Amino acid sequence: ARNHTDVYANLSLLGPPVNKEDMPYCGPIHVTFPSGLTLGEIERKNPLVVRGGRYRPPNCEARHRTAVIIPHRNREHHLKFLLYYLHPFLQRQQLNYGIYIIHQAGNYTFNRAKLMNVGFREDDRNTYACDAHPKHAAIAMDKFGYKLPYKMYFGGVSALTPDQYLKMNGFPNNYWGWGGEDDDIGIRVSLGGMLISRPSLNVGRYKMIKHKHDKGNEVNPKRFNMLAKTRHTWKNDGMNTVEYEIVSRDYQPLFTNITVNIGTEA
Ligand code: NGS
Repeated sequence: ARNHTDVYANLSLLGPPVNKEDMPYCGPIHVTFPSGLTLGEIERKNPLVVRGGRYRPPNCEARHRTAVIIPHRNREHHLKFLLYYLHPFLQRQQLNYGIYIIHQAGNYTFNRAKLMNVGFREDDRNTYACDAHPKHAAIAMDKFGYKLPYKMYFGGVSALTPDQYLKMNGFPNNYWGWGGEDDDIGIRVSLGGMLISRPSLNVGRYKMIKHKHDKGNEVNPKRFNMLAKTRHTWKNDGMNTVEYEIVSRDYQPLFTNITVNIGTEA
């Protein structure tokens, strides 16, 4: 068992300890998607998480304050799995953190990047942690064989300080539907005079929850044209132009939910 560095969870986080003799070395979390999981169960497993999905280490002053912003619509089932792993993971890193779900109201085409801008603006604390440069965290995803699919890939999970976020004028507001917004964000990093920072391949590992193509998130046919123009448009589209209306804000035990009307394509 000792050679199987790949598959063992930090068992102390996920359940009662196993017999010492059989105990594997701690290593990467073994991600499975348990059926019948409930939010109540996740709450019970995370007794120190308080209203709005916030946590701070009880016995020390955290070095980092982190807001995790999750663009969301109609994937309640996935959200549950994410919370199940994310809360213990962030606590193990001794972060002072909050989890914010930015929920796009209505059925109009999904817009992930604009939802991130809303999250940045509405988060009532600072997003710290990060690196000297914007960090692309999801460098090794299972669906790409735990390798980067292409050099400029900036999809999935990233981590930026407020300064870095504003230096690139946030994310674009006008990528409706699937594709391209992450590439635009990657281009903005360099237009803002920054580099992309990445963890090593054996650290930035992610397992994707498989899903069918979402209704209301059709492939965006304009994405290549838009990407070709990013260097002319980025200064006039981003945090300095984001417009939306908050529909509701509620503080659930495991997260803060912000439902927002972000409008439709111009
Ligand atoms: C690129 C997309 C990105 C996307 C990446 C991975 O082609 O938005 O594939 O896609 N860029 C454009 O379409 C311009 S994935 O394999 O995850 O479906 O993130």
